[in-house]
Amino acid sequence: MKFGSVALIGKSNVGKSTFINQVLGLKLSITSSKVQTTRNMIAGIYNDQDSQIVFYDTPGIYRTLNKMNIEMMKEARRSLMYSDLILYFINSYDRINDTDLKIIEAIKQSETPAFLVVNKIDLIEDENEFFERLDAFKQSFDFKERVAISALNNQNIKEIITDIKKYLNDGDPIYDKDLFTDRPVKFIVSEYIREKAINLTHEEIPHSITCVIDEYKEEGNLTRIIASIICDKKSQKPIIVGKGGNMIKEIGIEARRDIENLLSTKVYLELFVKVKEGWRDKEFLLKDYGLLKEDNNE
Ligand SMILES: Nc1nc2c(ncn2[C@@H]2O[C@H](COP(=O)(O)OP(=O)(O)OP(=O)(O)O)[C@@H](O)[C@H]2O)c(=O)[nH]1
Ligand SMILES: [Mg+2]
Repeated sequence: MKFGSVALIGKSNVGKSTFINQVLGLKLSITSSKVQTTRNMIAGIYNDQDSQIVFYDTPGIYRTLNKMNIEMMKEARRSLMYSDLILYFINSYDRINDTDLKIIEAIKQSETPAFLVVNKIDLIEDENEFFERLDAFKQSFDFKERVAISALNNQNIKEIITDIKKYLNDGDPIYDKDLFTDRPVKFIVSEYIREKAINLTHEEIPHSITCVIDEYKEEGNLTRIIASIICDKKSQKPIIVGKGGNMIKEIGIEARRDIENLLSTKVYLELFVKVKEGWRDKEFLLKDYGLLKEDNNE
């Protein structure tokens, strides 16, 4: 048996979460076309006949604007310490820039073997230009393997798993085979709600919200959930609620569909919108919302 952990690292929006979901064959980590979707490190546990691989999805590297973003970047760096292998994700249309060079420097310092994973190959338009852009990445670091994939279209995913196994040690699984994450189900539920809110809102709102579960009760074949979407300005609340409550209703309908799929029960979901001015810069609130580690002394 092979056992090991693999960190997914890269800029925001390169498809790290889409990849982990495709590998697991279920929706663990939320995704969106907007930047900075993932905020916590999330372990996805992959099992097959001869291996158990723990993939760590991480927040994409992006500008740090507030305390929350700083914590997100620390979380990404932390994953490098936990892993036996790093998958460094880029988009097929990316030209190397300063952020890439900074991430590559962190990979070098970690002394962990790394693959270059070029995602979204379904979007390649001009092959010559693609290879020219890729050359700069190839020259930046001695990547053990370079793999071109489409996480969205499930292209080369099996192949990358085979390649990953070559770099893992022999060892016994440490997680139960039924477990697919280290996160509690309540966390996934709150993330599903946040995903719908991200996808249905615009401009600064997707980045200004978080979601907390206020009540979670399993009653036979029904799960009763009360949750709050927290925003950081008074002016955002009416937008999230929407005209005649339309927006919050839509978020609820879409989230409920995904939660029912995950739990295989009927779901009763009640949503509230609350304002906590400037929550992303307030340590006690970040701790409350699980976005700051209690033992954070970095
Ligand atoms: N065309 C195409 N789109 C993709 C592919 N993989 C991911 N996407 C899209 O890219 C966007 C970003 O995907 P995510 O998985 O959220 O990206 P991420 O790297 O986790 O982003 P952060 O959490 O912000 O760091 C989403 O709209 C995905 O649907 C792909 O292979 N092809
Ligand atoms: Mg993500």
